[in-house]
Amino acid sequence: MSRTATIERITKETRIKLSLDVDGTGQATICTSVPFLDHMLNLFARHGLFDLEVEAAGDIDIDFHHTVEDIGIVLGEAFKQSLGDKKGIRRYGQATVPMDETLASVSVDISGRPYLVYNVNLPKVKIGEFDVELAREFFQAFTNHCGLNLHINVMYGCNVHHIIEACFKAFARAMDAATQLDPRVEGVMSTKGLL
Ligand SMILES: [Mn+2]
Repeated sequence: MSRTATIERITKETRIKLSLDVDGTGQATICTSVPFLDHMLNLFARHGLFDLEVEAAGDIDIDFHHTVEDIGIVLGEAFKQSLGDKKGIRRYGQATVPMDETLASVSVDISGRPYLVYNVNLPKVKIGEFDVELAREFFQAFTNHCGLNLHINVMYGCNVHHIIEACFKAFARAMDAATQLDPRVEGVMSTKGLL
């Protein structure tokens, strides 16, 4: 059974079309009109070995906030739809990724319960035109709409580009681990019987 989703979401603020294949090979076609987010989603797909297409247009004449947040919403929703009843998945995943002077660790539990822990200290700066505080908005939106525990901890680092990039790479690898099907798992990985 294919684990894919295609979602189109249109509001007065943004228009987003996204296709996800959880069992992909890392093929990405990303065009969000937010260059730094394109960079992050490209490497998310590559390092998570997900196939991902994102086409987005938004009210970036105001700022990138709505576009970044709404892409987080749609990507989270796409994982939720793709995983369906979550039968056979490993459920938990974690990855620690270095990037030069930075070390980032991400742990996920695809539990159905949204909770974000975000221990990422960033100065209020921009990377290009991208406000770094929007990274949190993206992860919060993803968390709420995928329904998972997402814990992001940056142990150390000083270059903000490296810090956010290491977070996205660790996020990708943790999601890849957690979404893997394990033939030993009968039903869902829960003593409750429901995720
Ligand atoms: Mn980079």
